[in-house]
Amino acid sequence: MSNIRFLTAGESHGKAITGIIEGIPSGLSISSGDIDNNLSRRQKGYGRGGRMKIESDAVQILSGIRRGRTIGSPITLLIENKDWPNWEKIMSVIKNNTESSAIVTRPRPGHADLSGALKYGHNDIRNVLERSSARETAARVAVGAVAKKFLSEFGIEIMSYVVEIGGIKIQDAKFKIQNSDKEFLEIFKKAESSVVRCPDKKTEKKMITRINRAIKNGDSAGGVFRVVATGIPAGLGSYSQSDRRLNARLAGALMGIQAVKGVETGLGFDMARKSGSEVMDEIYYKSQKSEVRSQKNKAIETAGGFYRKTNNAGGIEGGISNGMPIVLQVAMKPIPTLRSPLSSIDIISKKAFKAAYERSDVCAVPAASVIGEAVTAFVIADSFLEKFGGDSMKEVKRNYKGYLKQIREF
Ligand code: EPS
Repeated sequence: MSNIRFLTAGESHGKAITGIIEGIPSGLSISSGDIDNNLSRRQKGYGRGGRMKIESDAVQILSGIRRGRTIGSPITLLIENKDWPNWEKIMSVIKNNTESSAIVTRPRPGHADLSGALKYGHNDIRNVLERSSARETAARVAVGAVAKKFLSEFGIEIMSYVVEIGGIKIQDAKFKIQNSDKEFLEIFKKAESSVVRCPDKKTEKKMITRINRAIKNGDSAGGVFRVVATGIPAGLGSYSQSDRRLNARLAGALMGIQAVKGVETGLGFDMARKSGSEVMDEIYYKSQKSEVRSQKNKAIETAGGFYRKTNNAGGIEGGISNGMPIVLQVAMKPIPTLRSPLSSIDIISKKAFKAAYERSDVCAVPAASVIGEAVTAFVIADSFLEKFGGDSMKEVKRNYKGYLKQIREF
């Protein structure tokens, strides 16, 4: 069913993190700069730890792109870990005489440490934490950057902003899910210049104070971010089988990000608390030539003359995009590595201990929002190719153009 697929590989303190994408049509113009831009956006954010001072992620493209364009072959992306020289011995592929004291036997609550050790039968938890680490998301962001570049050829933008950190919420009604494509683009611009990716200056200040409090207390902070896709045509995904539903596919991809605990589409959980009459997005129609259609709202253009005044559904009805912006909200738990220690049990001695602090991030919600964009872009690119599929950009563009005409004439 899926038209494009990817795998990532690599350990957090190994030599490199890699990703392979298959199925991107030929003829897409792309450079390493398009990918690096997203990699550096992921590394930013107030509340990151010491590791981000070491890493400055940059992609090496090993295959699938020739003279600035995709050639239809698998694309291999590699990001070196700059911290590798410090770990070369501990992470060696070849058997060596690393001291047994270097093994990790103390599982940190909230990480994959204990369940991963039980599952794979490891007595060195490093074998678990190296791969469960969110360092892996560098590869997913690189993969997502290719999907974003593909979608941009069709006027689709995937962006994000942070709406909550440690209980501090954005309040202004301007930042709601009902915004039009144009309003969202304004919000993204503001978020981009914020250290916490929050488009509202007043809330940004409070969020920074909240993170500072966590730093001072040896604690961590989670939050909520919003991923939005604009320029989306009606008709991506399907109601015909549960695994074809666009919202199910998006939720799965977003839940696959480390530390994500919940995903909402549109009003999400709030919708469950309201009456049906309050939340359905009523349907209106404007003839094609009307000013509203051509000038004000690109989303309307992609849904024929049909439009909505609200977007409580978050752009998806019956598992299919309806032409409104797709709006997803994602909850991230606080980082589980804390300076104030938590209780745990050594897996070898079975003795109780207080989890020791290692360097860690205090808040990674802004980074997670960039990762959210990447995985969303991949799912949307996949469903786009499912509908307008082709092996070259020329073919996909022809198919898309034909569909837009069909929608206009509906
Ligand atoms: C992570 C722990 C920290 C983070 C890391 C994710 O790494 P370290 O243990 O090396 O200090 O900095 O994130 C990244 C390296 C990254 O690129 O995002 C974890 O346990 O998930």
